Amino acid sequence: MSIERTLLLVKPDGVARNLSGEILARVEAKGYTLVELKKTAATREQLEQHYEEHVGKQFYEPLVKFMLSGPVVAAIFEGHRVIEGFRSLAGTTDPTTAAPGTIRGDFGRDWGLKVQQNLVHGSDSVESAEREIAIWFA
Ligand code: DAT
Ligand code: MG
Repeated sequence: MSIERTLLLVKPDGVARNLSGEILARVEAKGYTLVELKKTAATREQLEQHYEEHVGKQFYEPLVKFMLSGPVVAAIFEGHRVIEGFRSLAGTTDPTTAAPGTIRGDFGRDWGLKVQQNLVHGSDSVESAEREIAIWFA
């Protein structure tokens, strides 16, 4: 049994709304272990790597611009099945319909913009987590 790691980002909307602590507290309260933490300004190069799967989609450029609009908080959390567990805590991508009780469901809404601002990013697989951790914690 290997202990998983996931890359969590509090996106610029979450940082601007002073929700970083609330979000990290939920992940810690769930029982996962904080391994690394920093507040940082993303670079376009980092974001192009981080979101490479979305290149060419309608929301890609708005997404990169949004992620450059202010600082993010990057964290590595660790624990058995943490990747799946954090995605569950975060809720589904569209904040309008994300379940109440989730981060996106409790704090997110649609602002009528070209990209959904949904407060957090979480890796979606072991491979993504390894790739993303290398981008944000080189
Ligand atoms: P997730 O962050 O839930 O893994 P994703 O990887 O599919 O979602 O997309 C990355 C981000 O891009 C997502 O958090 C919000 C935005 N996004 C995704 N699909 C979108 C869409 N159809 N319209 C607007 N923004 C979208
Ligand atoms: Mg994703």
